[in-house]
Amino acid sequence: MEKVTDKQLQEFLKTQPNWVSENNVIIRKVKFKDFKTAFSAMTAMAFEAEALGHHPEWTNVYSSLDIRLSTHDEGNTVTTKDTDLAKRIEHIISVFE
Ligand code: H2B
Repeated sequence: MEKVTDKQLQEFLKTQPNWVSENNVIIRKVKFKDFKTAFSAMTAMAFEAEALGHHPEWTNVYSSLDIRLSTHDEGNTVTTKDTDLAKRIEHIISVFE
């Protein structure tokens, strides 16, 4: 896993416009149709996270999901594991949204 440079982060944000970055964390907020859909999407995301060995910090309230990705093992910075997981999460959102 590699730390993402400022330039790489800007490139990521350009290609993934639903994500924002804030204090070395990348963030995605999404609202699904209902709780069941949100939790189903979270289950799919959990399997991707487990496959990558990289896990989101997230908060679910009913149909809303706030996702925060950073790498604790690298002193809470954004690494390629975060951007890889973010892309997989974005794909899952597009299927469930
Ligand atoms: N997830 C996130 N977001 N950051 C990490 O640094 C991290 C993780 N480390 N999941 C992994 C688990 C590590 O602790 C294990 C041993 O692979």
